[in-house]
Amino acid sequence: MGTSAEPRVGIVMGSDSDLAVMEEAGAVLDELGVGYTTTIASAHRAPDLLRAWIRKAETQGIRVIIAGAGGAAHLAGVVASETLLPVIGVPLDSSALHGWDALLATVQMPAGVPVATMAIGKAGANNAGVLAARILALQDEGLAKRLVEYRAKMAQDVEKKAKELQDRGGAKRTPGFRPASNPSS
Ligand code: RP5
Repeated sequence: MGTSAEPRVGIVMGSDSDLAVMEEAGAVLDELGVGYTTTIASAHRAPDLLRAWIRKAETQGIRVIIAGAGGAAHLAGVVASETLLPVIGVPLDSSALHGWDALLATVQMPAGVPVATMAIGKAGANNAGVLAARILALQDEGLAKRLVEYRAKMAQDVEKKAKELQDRGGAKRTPGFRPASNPSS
């Protein structure tokens, strides 16, 4: 995961243990041709480093920040309190509570300090990338076109899978499987 075209999205995560999931955000930005920069800067363990990264991001043309963290995930909220750039939060499953803690910590922001909170884990990281691209596409026609193509490809992929399933003869029931009888009938 690295920097591609001129970075317009800043991706920050609380630990290197978050990288495998947060790479998903970078992958979709790569696919859409959006430049990004990535760092690790914990709100709890390295607040000064985080603040310095935000200041640098603001002066270097970053337009959207994606922040992913697990556990008591205050990263996205702290970023949103430090900058006026839009912040997209990705709660991660990295504790005994499987991401519920991170989801609540990320989403329950006080009025006036918004964090656009995604789903827990890889789907959330992917959507963070897509949402960042959609925000940038408001002022970038080329990117808006690529997002239209991205959406069309998703539909084509589903159609292809449906056709493959049909060609295989459809979904087969497990031998011996009987649907539960409707208790009200
Ligand atoms: C959070 O604590 C990080 O975002 C990570 O998800 C979690 C665990 O971090 P490590 O102990 O693996 O560094 O701050």
